[in-house]
Amino acid sequence: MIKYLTAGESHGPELSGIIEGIPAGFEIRKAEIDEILAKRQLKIGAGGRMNVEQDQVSITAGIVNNLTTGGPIAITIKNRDWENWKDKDIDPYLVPRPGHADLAGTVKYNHSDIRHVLERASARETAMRTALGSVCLLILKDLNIDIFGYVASIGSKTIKDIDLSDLVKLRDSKKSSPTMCPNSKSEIEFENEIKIARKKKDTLGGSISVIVRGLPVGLGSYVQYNRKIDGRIAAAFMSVQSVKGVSIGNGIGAHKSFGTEFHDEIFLDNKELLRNTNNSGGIEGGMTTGEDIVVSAYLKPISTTLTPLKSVNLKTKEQVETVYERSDTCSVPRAVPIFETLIAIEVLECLLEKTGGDNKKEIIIRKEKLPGKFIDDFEMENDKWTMRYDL
Ligand code: EPS
Repeated sequence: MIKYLTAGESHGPELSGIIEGIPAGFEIRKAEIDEILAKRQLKIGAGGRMNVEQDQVSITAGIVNNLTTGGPIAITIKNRDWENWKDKDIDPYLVPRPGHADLAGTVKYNHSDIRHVLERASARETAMRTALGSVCLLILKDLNIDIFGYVASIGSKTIKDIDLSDLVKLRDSKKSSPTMCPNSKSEIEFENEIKIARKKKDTLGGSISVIVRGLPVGLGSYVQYNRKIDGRIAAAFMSVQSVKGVSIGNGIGAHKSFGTEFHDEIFLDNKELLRNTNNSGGIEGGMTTGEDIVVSAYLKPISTTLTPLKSVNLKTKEQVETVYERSDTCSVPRAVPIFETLIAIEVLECLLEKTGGDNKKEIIIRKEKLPGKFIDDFEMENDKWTMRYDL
């Protein structure tokens, strides 16, 4: 239902994107998208490139007078670094970096310079995905669906004591945190980990957790593999550069528990069906349960390392070491908005599948009428029946 595409090279003139399937009548302001993009440009862990870029969108279709029209939305973002690259003689890039798209991409597209691969494979592309996803995030906000992402680990350090009940409080703590971590003790540890990695001339990964709060029951479906909301979110997260793992709720580690420990028991409290735990991350059978969706993405360390790695020069055919130009030490803090906005695209799509509707008014009316988690919403029979097919 929602489709989106991005185009653009990391050091080319600009990034372009189109998103379609967005209903009409939602207020979206350029300044709000730019504010989200700015969070993807934090200085901590970043290399020199973030001193050059100052991402700002131009909205050239689909949002008129700050309102979505229902038509495809087109966005561009200028690459400021283009000024430093245009009309310049460029040294060929001949030594593939282990862990990057360099080697397989050069073979696949038969390039004579690895630069053609890295220009498009670069995580610069996530600037546009974040911009497109911001549209969905702002629409969900308008529909009282709250999305909150934070850094859950850097290197070997994992966040301590996080109480997810008050997202307003967590958002305030994260705002003042250079590492996008809403816990002050862990934030210092995270900063230290990044400093140590930089000192060691190395890179570091980590993990980001995202929470979606305020969802109706039954978004996604168990009836077909590609309609499961967990599969769709996992695919979106796995497609982000550096991601090597995705966990829904406490999914990573679940294999070590007994069933009676892992599954979130169901309680009846004043006619409402409630859970005291959320190990399933708000998703059972590929559908939302009405609890918070909780998803984590695990990012490997960036593959452009200041300390060289062994590789091969594809031109001279010699065993050599990788050549360092410029890169981030740890991209995890500034990657938080990427996951907040990508999950927004998947969740909005699943919500629209459920409500239908081409405009805000229709969607709000239909969303209000969706059955909730109340025992009186159920219309169960207690009679025996026969399973019969016309064979
Ligand atoms: C990236 C390498 C660095 C990062 C870049 C992703 O860029 P450069 O090669 O220009 O130094 O800064 O990220 C961005 C430009 C961005 O906007 O996030 C890579 O190789 O993936």
